[in-house]
Amino acid sequence: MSKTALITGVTGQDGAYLAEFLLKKNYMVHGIKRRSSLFNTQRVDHLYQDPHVDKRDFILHYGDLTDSMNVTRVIQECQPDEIYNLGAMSHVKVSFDTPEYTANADGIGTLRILEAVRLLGLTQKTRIYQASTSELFGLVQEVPQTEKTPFYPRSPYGVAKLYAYWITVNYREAYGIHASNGILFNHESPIRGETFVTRKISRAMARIALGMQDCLFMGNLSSRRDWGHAKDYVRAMYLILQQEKPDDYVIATGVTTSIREFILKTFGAAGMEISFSGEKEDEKGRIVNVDDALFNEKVGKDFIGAIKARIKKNPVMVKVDRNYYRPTEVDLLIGDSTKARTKLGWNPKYDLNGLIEDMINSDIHLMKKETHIRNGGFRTFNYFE
Ligand code: NDP
Ligand code: GDR
Repeated sequence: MSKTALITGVTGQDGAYLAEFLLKKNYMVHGIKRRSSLFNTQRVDHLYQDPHVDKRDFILHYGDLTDSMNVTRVIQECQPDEIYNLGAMSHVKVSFDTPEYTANADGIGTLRILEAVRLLGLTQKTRIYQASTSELFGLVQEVPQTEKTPFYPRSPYGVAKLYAYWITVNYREAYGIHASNGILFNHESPIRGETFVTRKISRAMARIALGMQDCLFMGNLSSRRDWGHAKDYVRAMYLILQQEKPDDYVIATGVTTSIREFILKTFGAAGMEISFSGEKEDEKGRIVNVDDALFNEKVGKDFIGAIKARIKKNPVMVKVDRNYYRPTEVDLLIGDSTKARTKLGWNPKYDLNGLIEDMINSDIHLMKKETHIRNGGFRTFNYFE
């Protein structure tokens, strides 16, 4: 008999990839989506099934992690074998603006799920995956970070996730629930939210190359992240719940890269060589060379004349804006996922260059669609920070 999964945060990056992954494994997939005044299901629209057809295997329920009655009712209706708790206010910078909401959704939201499983008598049936994060390590106490590295979160988001981590461990120990934490390092993809740094850079590169944006404004260029591909990381979530015993796992590539290097690589992958100069807020990135063949292949020969003319006039494409700095920053993340590799047999298929390739191909394609719309005489909007 096929298994039933419930995914909170199904409309997010990971939720969408995980839903696709589980459907391919013949799961019955339920997801919680939030009510919004506009459609907010773009990432899962390709999985949508008309509610009027029989035998659906992908069903969305309205809900919110801040509403315990809703969470309890949805779990009661679905009777899931597995719950993947991915729902969260997941933007670290925004959590400084909305600390109470973040604590409620990301911290207490996890408690609501665990407690619902207990109250509904599902402790022996339902396995729970909690989306924990490398942000728990914050001001890192050890390099690289493992499951044993002490936590030191540096944002309201990190602190909320710390509560979620420990309440998951506590319910496992107190009630014998199969509840596990995946301590996932940053993972990205073509459907990453547009305000996270990798997607912001990939989109801006495409827009600059196509003449749709003048400049990319960035925050701290020196912080370092261990970036993987979300497709690899949702596979790890699944593997964690297939283990006989619940446990906590670090999921990471083991390679760390600065934001500055990510910008160099992203522009470089489309044939635009950037050089940085200056210090702190005065640091600037200029395009110093264009590889014609690579630019033509990746962006298209119709656009090379315009970018070269633009560079002659003003080659500065990247500037720093203090508004993107965080009150407290996480400077360095690099994970050691030996435990996951040994026990789960998990290995990432994508390296950083493969991830960047996937993201830029998708964003160039997306932005070209916008140029066609503009050329057709219709208005398009900027949608960038
Ligand atoms: P996204 O921000 O892309 O998706 C978050 C999801 O949570 C969205 O579906 C969002 O709904 C939903 N959500 C937000 N608030 C609530 C709420 N109050 N109740 C119910 N649902 C809510 O995040 P990712 O897919 O990138 O990440 C998934 C999870 O993994 C998150 O918990 C994140 O904190 C964690 N994580 C992510 C990492 C990463 O690098 N991506 C690394 C480590 C952990 P809506 O679409 O309506 O906004
Ligand atoms: P992070 O991801 O905070 O690690 O959280 P994000 O991509 O937002 O930032 C990474 C680093 O880039 C620096 N930075 C900028 N960040 C953004 N968003 N915008 C900018 O303009 C910019 N300039 C520099 C940041 O200061 C930071 O150092 C992500 C989220 O997915 C969390 O939910 C998840 O838990 C962690 O990854 C692991």
